[in-house]
Amino acid sequence: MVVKVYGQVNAACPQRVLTCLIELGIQFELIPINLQSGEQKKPDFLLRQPFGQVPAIEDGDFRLFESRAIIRYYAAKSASDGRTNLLGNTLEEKALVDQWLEVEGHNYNPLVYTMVIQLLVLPQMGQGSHMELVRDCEGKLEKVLDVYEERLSKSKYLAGDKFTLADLSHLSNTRFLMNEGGKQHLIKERKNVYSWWTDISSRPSWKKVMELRN
Ligand SMILES: N[C@@H](CCC(=O)N[C@@H](CS)C(=O)NCC(=O)O)C(=O)O
Repeated sequence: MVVKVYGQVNAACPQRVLTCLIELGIQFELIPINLQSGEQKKPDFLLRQPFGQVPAIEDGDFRLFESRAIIRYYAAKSASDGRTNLLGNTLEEKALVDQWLEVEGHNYNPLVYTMVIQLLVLPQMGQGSHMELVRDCEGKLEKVLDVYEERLSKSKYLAGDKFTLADLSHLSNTRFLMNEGGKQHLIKERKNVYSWWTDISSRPSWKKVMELRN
């Protein structure tokens, strides 16, 4: 069964799902949703994602939204079928993956997401950025990244010595910081964070998602 992914390949949250599906070798069809024209707020799409955001998936009769719930679902399915395991084996390994996924969702994403809105989305809509808010987020992000730097001085990946869903979940937002966000220094100034980024962004799954954007 081919998984239908409703979203836009340029947007960070659908990229999280696409990278995961490629990593797990799951076939998908991308159904483009035009965010610029507001297609995500139309009644048809609200039946798939009641908050009017992408991504959402359809897999046979099963529908799901929220990018992290989607990647957790497919990663759990793949691991329980004895295929690629991005979640760890023991309860403790799985708990560490969960811990860093939660850190991504609660400590990392809200700051970068605000920066994406201020530095990318609003200017695209012809509106000005609130630079004081950007500076505030950047200051808070420095502290979060200091924690990552310390963690990554002890293990190659966030949850241990293997690449997991926790690392994967950081790809799209970190790409924003490294590229159009113009915040490369936040990553490059931290040796371990930078090597981690260099490693995870070299994965074929992520490179494939970047190719899909062109
Ligand atoms: N927590 C949601 C967030 C989804 C989200 O913010 N999607 C953005 C694209 S990355 C979007 O649809 N933006 C358009 C809008 O909010 O109208 C998830 O992870 O799926």
